[in-house]
Amino acid sequence: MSRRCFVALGANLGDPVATVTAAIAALRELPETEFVAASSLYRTAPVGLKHQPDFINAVVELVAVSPAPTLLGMLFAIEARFGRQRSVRNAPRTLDLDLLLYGDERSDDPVLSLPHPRMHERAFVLAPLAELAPGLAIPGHGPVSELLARCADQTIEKLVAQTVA
Ligand code: PH2
Ligand code: MG
Ligand code: MG
Repeated sequence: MSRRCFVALGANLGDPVATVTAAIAALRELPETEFVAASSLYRTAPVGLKHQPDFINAVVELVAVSPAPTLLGMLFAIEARFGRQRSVRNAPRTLDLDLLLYGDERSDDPVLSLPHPRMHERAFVLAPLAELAPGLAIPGHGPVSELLARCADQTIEKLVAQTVA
C-alpha cells in the first residue's frame, strides 16, 4: 500500500541553499518512491539553540511504498552522504531530513515519532508544507493553515528562485 509522505529539509552549515537543492534532487531518485512536489526554499531563524546561523528549510511530498522505517533509513543515508555529523541535539547541521508524516500514521516510537512531534508549532515546517498541502490535517493537531497562523511570531522568509539569465 502506498502512503502520502512529507519530508522536511533543513541545513545551516556550508552552502545551505546548494545543499538543500541537491538533497531535493536526491529525494527525486529514492527507490520505490514517487516524488510529487517540492516547496520553495525558506530562510529561517534558528528555533531552539539561538546562537547559530539561519537555516534554509523546505518540504518535499512523496508517495512511498516502503515501510516508514525503511524510508527513514533512506533519509539517514542521504544525510550521511551530505556529511551530516551527529553531535548534540539541535546542533548546526549540513543536512537534516525529518519524516514529518507517513500517511495518517501515528507512532510514539522514540526512533520514529509520527507525526513529527514538533512540526505543528514550527513555522519553518508549516510554511513550506502549507504551499504543498494547505488543507492537510496533521493527525492530533488540525489543519496546516490554522497551525501556521499561530506561528506568526517566528521569523521566516521565502526565497525567490534565482534564474540564470
Ligand atoms: N531544526 C532543528 C532545530 N531548529 N530551526 C530552524 N529554523 N530550522 C530547522 O530546520 C531547525 C531549527 C532541529 O532539527
Ligand atoms: Mg529536525
Ligand atoms: Mg532530524
